[in-house]
Order: sequence, then structure tokens, then C-alpha cells
Amino acid sequence: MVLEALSGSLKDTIRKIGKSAYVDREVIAEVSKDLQRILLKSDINVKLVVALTNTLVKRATEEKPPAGMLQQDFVVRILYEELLSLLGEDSKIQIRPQKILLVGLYGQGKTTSAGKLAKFFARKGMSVGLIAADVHRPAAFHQLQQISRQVNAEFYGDEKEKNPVKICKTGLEKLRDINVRIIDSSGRDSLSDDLLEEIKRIKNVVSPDETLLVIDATMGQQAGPQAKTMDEVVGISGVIITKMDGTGKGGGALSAISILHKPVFFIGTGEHMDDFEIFNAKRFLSRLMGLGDLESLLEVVQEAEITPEETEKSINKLMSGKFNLKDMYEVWEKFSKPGLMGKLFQSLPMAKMPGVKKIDEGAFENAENKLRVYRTVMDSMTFQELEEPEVINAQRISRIARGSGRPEQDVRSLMKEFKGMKKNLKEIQGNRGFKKMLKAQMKSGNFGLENMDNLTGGSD
Ligand SMILES: Nc1nc2c(ncn2[C@@H]2O[C@H](COP(=O)(O)OP(=O)(O)OP(=O)(O)O)[C@@H](O)[C@H]2O)c(=O)[nH]1
Ligand SMILES: [Mg+2]
Repeated sequence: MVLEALSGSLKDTIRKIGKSAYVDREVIAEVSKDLQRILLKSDINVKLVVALTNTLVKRATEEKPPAGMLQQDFVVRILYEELLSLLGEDSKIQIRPQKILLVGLYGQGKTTSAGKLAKFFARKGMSVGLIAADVHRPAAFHQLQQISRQVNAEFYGDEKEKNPVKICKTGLEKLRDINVRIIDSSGRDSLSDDLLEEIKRIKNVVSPDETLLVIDATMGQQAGPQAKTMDEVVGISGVIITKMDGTGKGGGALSAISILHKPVFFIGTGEHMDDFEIFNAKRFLSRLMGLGDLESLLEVVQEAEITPEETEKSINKLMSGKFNLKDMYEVWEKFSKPGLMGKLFQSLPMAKMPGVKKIDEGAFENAENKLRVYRTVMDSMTFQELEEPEVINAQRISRIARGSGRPEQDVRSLMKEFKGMKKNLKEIQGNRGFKKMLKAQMKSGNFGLENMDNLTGGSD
């Protein structure tokens, strides 16, 4: 599992959101506080944490969930989207002949990643060569040589040569027929001028297609500033984050990529040469948040499109008599696009009759406003209230009114409207002519009610 601690706490928060009966400002504030604690504890940069939770609170209070989506799921989706923007782009790795230079501090996983990269490209049918340009750590030469054998890659190194630039020059020349040439450079225990200078010189002679910074996920807050300096002085094209498998906090590395605006090419998830994955931000985040089985939640729901199946379902629900507030909400969500009311009205036969005054545009706007108010009110209802509106008594009405910031009168008129609608539906229940007409019109996307006349005596 990747980043166990962070993942575990995120999943707890998501469960908590799902469990709350309804999502109001109080719940959102609590979620935001939880998140701040979790993200800071994971070493995510404090500025990023504050920005993320502020956006989350703003979006969760101001934006409305798309048609058919529960407020709870919507908040999780916002969280997902905001974390995703923190992670940035997907891997940019290309399967083609190239030179890759690996850079980074001591022990971050450069040499191991060189081997993993070699194995990755070999599997894609490329010939691969590894060049040992770490002249600082005594065992570096042998470590890379051994890894090369393990992954069946060509190897070049010169134990006696102390100038990494010379090693690179000769190595690239010797391995010129190899598709992918990977250079393992040396680290230091801190980002010294000496290291930066060395990498600059290596980069000059190698002209790599990719310069990848290797960052250990267990590195704390200093990862960000160090990565930034490395990029400014040397110039990097992407990042490999290693040791994602451990109990490390990971936030330092994640903050670094957010601050750098550079893609993560791969993540390392273990010591073995196979523990290496192409980075895909969405997949990674779904795993971290445990959203694997909530695919539909993650799909960006475009403007509510009404499919024939949905139409069928809506109509059946309407006609079944089991119609509740949630269904009414859904129908309104679907059919209350701005301007739709006006269109519907204009197509009424009476609107076309001679002598009928043009219908007041303001009336449509009023109707649309009314729907907006009702939706706000319904957002403050619990699941039970939406599903069994019968339970809504005076006490509940005043709670809903407080929660939604609307006068009690609004809650009462919504209930009146609902009861009226239910009564009407009951009356036309069993009128198959009506059902057929409604279906045809919903399907055709033509909401004109000209055919209303056919209804007379249409019952069978
Ligand atoms: N668990 C785990 N360990 C890793 C991973 N990547 C590297 N390591 C381990 O981290 C240690 C350091 O890895 P190296 O590849 O030698 O790191 P380096 O950056 O080359 O280090 P220097 O050459 O000293 O600068 C080794 O014990 C690796 O096995 C990973 O993704 N997960
Ligand atoms: Mg090394």
C-alpha cells in the first residue's frame, strides 16, 4: 500500500463525510479541520494545506452537486479534485531511444531507480545501458554493476576514473548503439554548491532528454526547497518518488512536486526491481483515498444529459406513487436548466392562440428562482426526510429552515408543492395515454405540451 498513514486518515475522513446525515457548514468546517491536521501531519507544506482547505470549504458551500449526486459524494469529489491539482501532471515518460540523467541527494534511491528504469525499458523491447557516474560513494560502481546484471542491461563504469564528466563521455560513446542510456550520478548529504556544480557539468556533456530528480517519500519538509533549488540551478524535467511503500509521511515529496510544477514520472514502491510504477495522478489518488469502487463519482459529470433509460426510470418512478422529495429534487435538477422553463411555456398551445398576450418573461425567471430556493432547502434535509417526507413535522421544519438559511415559509411551501405534485400524479396514475405521451416527449427532448389534447379520454 502506498503512504499508509496518509491513506488511512484520508479514508477515515471520507467515511465520516459519507456517514453524516447531511452536509452543512458545520460538517464542512469539521472536515476541513480534520484535513488540515492529516495533511500537516503528513508533512505537506502548510501554505498548500491552507490553500487547499480554503478552496474546499468555499467550493463545498457555494457549488451545487450535479444532478443525481448526493451532497456527501460531491464533497468527496471536491476533495479529490483539489488533491489532484496538488499532484499535478501524469508521467511524461516516452518509449523511445533517449538519455536519462538521475540526480538527487544521498540515499534517495537513484541507483535502485536506475535499475528499475532499465527493467522498465527492457520490457518495452528497448536495449538499455547503465552508466556509473557516481565517483563519491565507494561501493557505487559495484552496486550499479550488480544491478545491471540483475536486469540484463549493458553497463559502463571506470573504477579508477575520478572525473564523472569523463566517465559519461566515454560511457555514452561506448554504449552509442543502445536505445536507452541511463546515467546514475552521485549524491551528497545536502544540496552543496559542489554537487550542483558537478551535476551541471555532467548535464552539459550528456545533454539528457530527461533529467529526473529522485526524491525519497520519507523526506520531510526540506524536500520542496531543495527540489526547487535543484531545478533552478540544474533544470529538471520530472521527478521519481521512491519509498512510497513505507510508513513514510510522503507529504514532503508531494509538496515538492506541487511547488515544482513538474510531472512525476514514476513512483518506487519497494526495494525489488519490479516495485516501480508509471505515475498516473488519478489512479494514485484513487488508491490513496480508497475510491477504487467509486469510479462514477470521479467521472466529470457534464451538463445533465438525459438518457432514454433515465427518462424511463424517472417516468416509472413518477407513476409508481412511491415518489418522494429526492425524486422531485432529481427531476428538477435534470429539467431545470436555465431557460428551459421559458421554452416549455412558449410551446404551450395557449401561448400561440391569437389574442393571448406574450407571456411575461419574468414569470419564468420567478419559477427558476423558486426551484433554486427549494433546492437550497432540500440540501438541509436528511436522507430520511428526502426519502420519507411524511416525517417532516413542525420541529423539523424549523431545523431545516435554520440549516438552509431560508424562512420557514419556504420549507412549508416546498412541502405544499410536493404534496400537490404527488396528488396530481396519483390522479393521472394509470392513464397510459399520458405516460406514453410523456415518454415520447421526454425522449424527443421536445417538452412542448401540444399533445396535451390527446389526453382527453386517453385513459384505457
Ligand atoms: N522500500 C523501498 N526502498 C527503496 C526504494 N528505492 C530505493 N530503496 C532503498 O533505499 C536505499 C538507497 O537506495 P539507493 O538506490 O542506493 O540510493 P541512492 O540515491 O543511489 O544513494 P547514494 O548512491 O548513496 O546517493 C537502498 O537500500 C534501496 O534498496 C523504494 O522504492 N522502496
Ligand atoms: Mg547511488
